[in-house]
Amino acid sequence: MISRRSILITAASLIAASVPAFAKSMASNPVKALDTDNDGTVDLAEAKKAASNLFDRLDRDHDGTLDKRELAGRLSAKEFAAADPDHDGTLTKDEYLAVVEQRFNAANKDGDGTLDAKEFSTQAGRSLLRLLR
Ligand SMILES: [Ca+2]
Ligand SMILES: [Ca+2]
Ligand SMILES: [Ca+2]
Repeated sequence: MISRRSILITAASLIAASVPAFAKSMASNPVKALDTDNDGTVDLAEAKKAASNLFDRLDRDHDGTLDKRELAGRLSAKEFAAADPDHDGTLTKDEYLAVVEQRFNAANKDGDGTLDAKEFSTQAGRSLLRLLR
C-alpha cells in the first residue's frame, strides 16, 4: 500500500530529478511521469498536456506546425495523411492533439476515461506514448 505522503515525496523528487532521470522514469512507468494530479492514472487532459509539450519540442523551426521530418517517424505515412485533412503536409497542434485523442480512446479499453499502466503496455498504449514523449 502506497501512502499519499510517499506519492507526494515521489512527485517532489521527480520534479527535482534531472532530465535523463525523468526520461528513464517515463520508460519504466509512463503513468508515474504523466500523472500530474497523482491520482494513479492518466486522463486525456494529462495526455494532451504531455503531447503539447512534445509538439513544442519537436517544432524545431518554430512555425507552429510539424512536418514529417520533425515528426521523425512518430506517424506512418498513412496516419499522417489521415491526421492532415487539409493535405498541406504539416500538422497543426490541433491536428496533432486530435490524433492523441484518437489513440487515447483506442488505448482506453475499459472506457473509464483514464489509462493505467496495463493499458499503456498494449500496442495502442505504446502508439499513444510515441506522441507524448
Ligand atoms: Ca491523473
Ligand atoms: Ca515546424
Ligand atoms: Ca482505462
